[in-house]
Amino acid sequence: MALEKVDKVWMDGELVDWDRATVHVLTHALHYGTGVFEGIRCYDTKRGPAVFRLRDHLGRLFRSAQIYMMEIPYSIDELVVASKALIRANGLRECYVRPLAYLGFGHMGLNPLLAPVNVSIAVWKWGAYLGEDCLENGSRVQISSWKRHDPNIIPANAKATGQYVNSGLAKIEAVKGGYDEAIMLNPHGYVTDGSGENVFIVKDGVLFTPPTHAGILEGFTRDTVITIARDRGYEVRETDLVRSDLYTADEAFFTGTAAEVTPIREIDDRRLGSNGRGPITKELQQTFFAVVRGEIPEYERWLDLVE
Ligand code: PPE
Repeated sequence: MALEKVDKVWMDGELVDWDRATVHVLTHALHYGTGVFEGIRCYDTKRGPAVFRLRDHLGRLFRSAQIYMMEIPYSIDELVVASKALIRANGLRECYVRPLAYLGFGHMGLNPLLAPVNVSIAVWKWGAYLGEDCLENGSRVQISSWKRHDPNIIPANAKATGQYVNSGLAKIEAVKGGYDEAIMLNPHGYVTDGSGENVFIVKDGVLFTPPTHAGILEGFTRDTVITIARDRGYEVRETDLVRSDLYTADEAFFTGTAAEVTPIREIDDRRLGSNGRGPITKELQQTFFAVVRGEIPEYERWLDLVE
């Protein structure tokens, strides 16, 4: 996705000009992947721009930092205020919000405990993650030959920058093979996530999604969709899935902050029953977009107004 410049970036407590939002080449995180981050979306609603589940995402940022023993020198409240101030400063009504805590400049060598912690927040306009066509007609997906890391190699429930080299390998293989996205299995052969999304399938009207122990990132979009689906009377089971479960699904879709709810129409060249965006996928996708745009009062608790 080619970035479109905005005015300001928040860096360690200050709003700096976009062109000056730079770091030294000896920033620890550039060399060793020592950062934790979040991806959040702000949507336009009739009450003005609202950030979706802002505090939940920032809570996960702090849990990721806890795992890697990074002391973030701000509170969640301070980062809430900073995120909203940044969105206002850039005059954006809809955007993606990317908080990042990273080990900075001053110490080289592997010991992360010696390096300073810097924090930045950037916002930019980000449209459909896999493209508009995939949102409407579904994506073509490949099961990657690259496995997701075991939790005793890299904890999947922390959102650390370095672990995304693994997703990057899967994404390269998928796009070089002509697919839109990859799904990764864990070392035991069970389904985990897409390169940057959680995965759901639908069979006989029941939704299935891999459980936390499979080595997924516990996505807030996943949680949102599970909540919406159960509220609408669907049964949702968090259970281990193998690749043939995916091949024989009636419907499948991805969830993620960037990907929102993106249908899957083909997995390893097998067309799914729905052959496009399935009916339950469509219902949940439409409900999701209504929820994030503040059109369903029942879920307004998830919206954090910018103004
Ligand atoms: N699994 C992975 C591996 C993942 O990276 C994400 C988010 C999710 C699941 C969904 O989590 P949630 O956003 O809380 O529903 N991936 C972020 C980064 C994407 C990127 O390309 O950068 C995102 O969607 O913001």
